[in-house]
Amino acid sequence: MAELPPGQLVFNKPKVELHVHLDGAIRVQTILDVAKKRGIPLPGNSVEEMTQIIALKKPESLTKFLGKFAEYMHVVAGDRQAIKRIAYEFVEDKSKEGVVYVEVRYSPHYLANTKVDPLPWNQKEGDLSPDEVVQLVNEGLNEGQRAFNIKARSILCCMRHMPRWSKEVLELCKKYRHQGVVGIDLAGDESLNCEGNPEHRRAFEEAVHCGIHRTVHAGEAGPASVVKEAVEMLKTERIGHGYRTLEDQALYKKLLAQNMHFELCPISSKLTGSCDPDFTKHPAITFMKDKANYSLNTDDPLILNSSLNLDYYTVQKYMGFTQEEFKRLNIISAQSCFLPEEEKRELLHRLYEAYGMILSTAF
Ligand code: PRH
Ligand code: ZN
Repeated sequence: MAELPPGQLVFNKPKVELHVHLDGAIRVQTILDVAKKRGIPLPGNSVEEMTQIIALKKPESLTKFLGKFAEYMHVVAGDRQAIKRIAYEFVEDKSKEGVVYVEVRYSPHYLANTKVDPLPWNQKEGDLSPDEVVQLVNEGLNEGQRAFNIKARSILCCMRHMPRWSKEVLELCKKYRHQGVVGIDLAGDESLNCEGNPEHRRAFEEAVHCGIHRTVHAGEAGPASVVKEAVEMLKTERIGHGYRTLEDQALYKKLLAQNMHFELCPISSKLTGSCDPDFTKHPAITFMKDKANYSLNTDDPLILNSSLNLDYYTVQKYMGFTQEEFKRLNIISAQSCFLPEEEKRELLHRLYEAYGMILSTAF
């Protein structure tokens, strides 16, 4: 993103972020450090050069966007120290953005280098399993939480093009549900729908059965029918993006009535070519005017060269979002998060207090 936000936070109050990918939110300096340590050559030598290489500058397709991960994922995947470090630094970065609760997502398989078939990113086979990746991310997030006084939980991603990983993703969600993993997601290229993939369906059915929370990337680049499928077949509780739901007004009205949560990522939606590049025509305006249940999120700040503040700045400047709407959307984001009820109440209390909305002490 070319345009710089003002020096201060547009909404300088506690925020909740529900849709951000750990592997799309790595510091460029960390990629450089880890590459140096491991002796992996990179096409750039400085933060500026690598940012130029990794960051998208103009609207592309979702497929091209997803291809950007291949520029650097081989550097961090399979490296224990790096994985813990990116999780820790992620929490620090979020705390600086004023986030008090974040749900961060990633594919354990993408960061592993053993017991993964096929091995992603052309790496050499090693001994880091998806299970150990989850443990390392948990450690990094936990240390970050203690250091920066924010709450961080994680969501494990199934990948649309890799249905054979989904069963293990679900098993990892079950195994680590009391150690910070709060949900399951389905990410990746939406042009591959789930009908041919019973593994995704089975993983999500099992998630319902076990009480694992569910979100699905749908209606980003794919049509409204993918959103419908996510709701009806995968029984999702939240929609990742969901812009194209608006193309099926009957479905949109139904989801509004059901209070379905949409995880909107404005800057991401422009650079993935999912929405009109003119922000004044963005679907977020409709969600806002309809008082829909949605959150504002970065998605992949590394690849977008963006920040949460830039997303807030963008919707304020081009879409007419007000401070009142920022408060409202953060409260409904907290209500739609995957924390247990008691912790959700505490989070809501923290927001109400910070927003000056506590009317009595009888909360
Ligand atoms: N849409 C779909 N998939 C995405 C997005 C976008 O919101 N951002 C990241 N991802 C995929 C990337 O392949 C990433 O490696 C993976 O999700 C796990 O974080
Ligand atoms: Zn995403």
